[in-house]
Amino acid sequence: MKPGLIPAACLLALSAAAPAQRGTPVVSKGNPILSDGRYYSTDPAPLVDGDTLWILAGRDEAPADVNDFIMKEWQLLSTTDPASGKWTHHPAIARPEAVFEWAEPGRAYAGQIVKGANGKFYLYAPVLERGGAAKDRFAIGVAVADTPVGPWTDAHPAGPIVSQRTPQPNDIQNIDPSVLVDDDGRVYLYWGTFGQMRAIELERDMVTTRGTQKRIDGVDGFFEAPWLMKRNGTYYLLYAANNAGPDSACTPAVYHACIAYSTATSPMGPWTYRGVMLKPVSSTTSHPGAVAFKGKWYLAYHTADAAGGGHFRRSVALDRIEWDDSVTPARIRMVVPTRLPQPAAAATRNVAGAAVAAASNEPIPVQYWIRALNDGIVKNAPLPPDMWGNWNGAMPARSWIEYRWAKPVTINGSRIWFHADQPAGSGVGVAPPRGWRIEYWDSGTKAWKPMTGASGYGTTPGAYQDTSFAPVTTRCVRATFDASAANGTNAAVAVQEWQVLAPTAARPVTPGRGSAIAPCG
Ligand code: FUB
Repeated sequence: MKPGLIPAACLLALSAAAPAQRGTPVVSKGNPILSDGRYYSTDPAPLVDGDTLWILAGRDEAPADVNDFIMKEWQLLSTTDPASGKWTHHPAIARPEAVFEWAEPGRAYAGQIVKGANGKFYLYAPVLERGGAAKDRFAIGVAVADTPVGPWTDAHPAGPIVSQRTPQPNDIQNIDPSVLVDDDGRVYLYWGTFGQMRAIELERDMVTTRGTQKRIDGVDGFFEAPWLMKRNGTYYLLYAANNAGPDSACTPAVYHACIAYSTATSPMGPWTYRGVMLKPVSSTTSHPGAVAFKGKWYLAYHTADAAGGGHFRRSVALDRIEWDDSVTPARIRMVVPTRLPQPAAAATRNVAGAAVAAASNEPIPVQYWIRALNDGIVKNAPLPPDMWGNWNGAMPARSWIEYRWAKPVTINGSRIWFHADQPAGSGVGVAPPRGWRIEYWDSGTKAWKPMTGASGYGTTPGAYQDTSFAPVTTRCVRATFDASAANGTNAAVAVQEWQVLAPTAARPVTPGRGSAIAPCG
């Protein structure tokens, strides 16, 4: 390591004492940029100024098992060469209540810093208005500073430039601003979430809204996080989309999002949907910010991939955007996410990772994600896409999940982790099953057969339930659940993880996403 460069592992202790302006050097070996879990970073918004690439980010501070956006401040990362891995971390550059007299602390959601024609920097910040009668108090304020690290002061002390009061009509959640200063000096603000995107022009002062707002169409599956940019005269609108379903090009599970994009020949549209550019990441939310820097294009986004990361402990990643200029408008190629080198996986008896999962309730309700069954992750406070389940309003008395391997495996055990939000014996919600069993596919008789000598089938939720049985060699194994029932209705069943165990440990094999493995029966 070169003198003066500090591994990310030492970041927290140093950053606490370092002024945000000067920052703390960080050496990143790959994505996420801050990866040791001491400092989460989220909702990236890149900005190029001179020879420096800045990334504005929020900061997730939720405890491990808390599903909430606990975000009190913004921070910055900067580099002059992303490929070098040498970054500077500028923590705590602004807090809502310190910048905006009218804002309350917390909820420092996705903002963006933009350089104005006057050389000053403008921070577009979604924050909660203190008091007020709005049904949703999120509002967009603008602050100004001489440098990206601040100090920031309110550029519009009269209050937010967007809220449920202005522009009217406005009953949406006013977050996720994205601002473009066009080549002719005109300024455009896009924002929105929960499927509602709005846009309005700003005066050249960067703070005063001009004309009327527009509802944005032509953005298929839009959920949130618009990012407006321009390349070779074409306007690109990147956004988080979640039109979910088994055949969706975006995401099978509605809680997750892909990054999709549309193009236009004018900054206010009309927009034409062009496709997906980033598949769902490990966090439920996905959030794009893209920029050209020293002749290359980059996508900044966030994932749950840092140590101890999660859906509410996200971390910024940066990867290259490649363009297909053989078509007009130029197409954005699918971004290939990279990660810092991972340690070799330890030997394990669990062979589920090499299987493809199937279930009796396909198409599976879009809140669940069947791939969660064998992703090796269990959580104390999971969200629905962290599990397979069959809650859909009318639950069957019996259901099953199944693993299919490309080649026969020899197995003699199982570990299953049920999820429940109702007690055993309930006929509503999600409850532990009344009973369950494991069967294997017997290719000789072409039938499902019970495991011989199975040790027991525990149903306690929130912990692994171990079952052992006599070794059997098969290509398919099935767990069949009898639903908990009461007063004539069945409860749903949900499973976070299902491990299937070989007699001895070996290096795990994964089939790769989307691998097609034939059913047995
Ligand atoms: O970080 C809070 C919210 O999550 C952002 O405003 C959204 O874009 C999503 O990333």
